Amino acid sequence: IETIREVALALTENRLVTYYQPIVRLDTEQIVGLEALARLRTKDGRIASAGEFADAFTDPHVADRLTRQMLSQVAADIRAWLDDGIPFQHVGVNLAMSDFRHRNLDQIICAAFDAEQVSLQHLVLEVTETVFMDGPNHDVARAVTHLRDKGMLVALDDFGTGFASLTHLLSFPVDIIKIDKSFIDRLLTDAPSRVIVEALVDISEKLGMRTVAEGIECVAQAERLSELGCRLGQGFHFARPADAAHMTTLLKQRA
Ligand code: G
Ligand code: G
Ligand code: MN
Ligand code: NA
Repeated sequence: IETIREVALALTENRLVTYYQPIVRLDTEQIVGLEALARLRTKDGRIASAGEFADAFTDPHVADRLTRQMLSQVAADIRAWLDDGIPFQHVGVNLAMSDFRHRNLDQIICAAFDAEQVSLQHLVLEVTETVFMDGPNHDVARAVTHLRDKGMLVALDDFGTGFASLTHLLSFPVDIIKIDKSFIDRLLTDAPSRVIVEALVDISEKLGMRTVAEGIECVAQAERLSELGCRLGQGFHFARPADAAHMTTLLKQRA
């Protein structure tokens, strides 16, 4: 997917597909939540990853349409899982900087979830530091605080990679921190990574937040993370991102 135009066309032709990746308890591998990840079905039937159309998240108009479609699909999938009696806690949706340029982001989210009569308690907003790079930080912090007051949970994504990660913990309330994959990649080979992960878990727990380690690819990483006090994880070792039908099967087995 090379151009923003192609992404716009894919959205018009309903070729956005919502994939999900489980977030599990490291001790039992029980699924406690999911992260929604945007995919596009290409004209030749291939599934393109978000990384292949990342430019689209920077175009305000296309990003806006993509976010609305993601929220609608996520709400509909949650509705179906609830109707099916599947026990699960929450689904994370990634937000881009452009999403926060909307004065009425809260109304966009509420409309999507109201349409399916799904409680906002099932929604986690995943925000990275890039959402703060535009305009005065306090506006975004205020918007995030307002959304959380409406009942959603807030996760700081890619935590540890930004210039001001710790400062954000002072600016608005955070429920979950997601430790970036780059730290997990080096966990078994690199002593500083181990120290940093342990410190991040410690900060997170002491502030009463939940900690998710991202990009876990082997059992040894999962075991080391448990030793360091981390309780939740996500990664190919547990499950790759897949479509809603596949998630239904996984949730029935492991939720
Ligand atoms: O799923 P994948 O590894 O291709 O994701 C690449 C990047 O795209 C990740 O940083 C992820 O957070 C981001 N991403 C995936 N889906 C969405 C989405 O629906 N909205 C936004 N803003 N970013 C997304
Ligand atoms: O930036 P964000 O954390 O939202 O990015 C999530 C992306 O990371 C997803 O697109 C997903 O495909 C990818 N991902 C998730 N688990 C793993 C993993 O174990 N290994 C690798 N290489 N990528 C992963
Ligand atoms: Mn994410
Ligand atoms: Na991340």
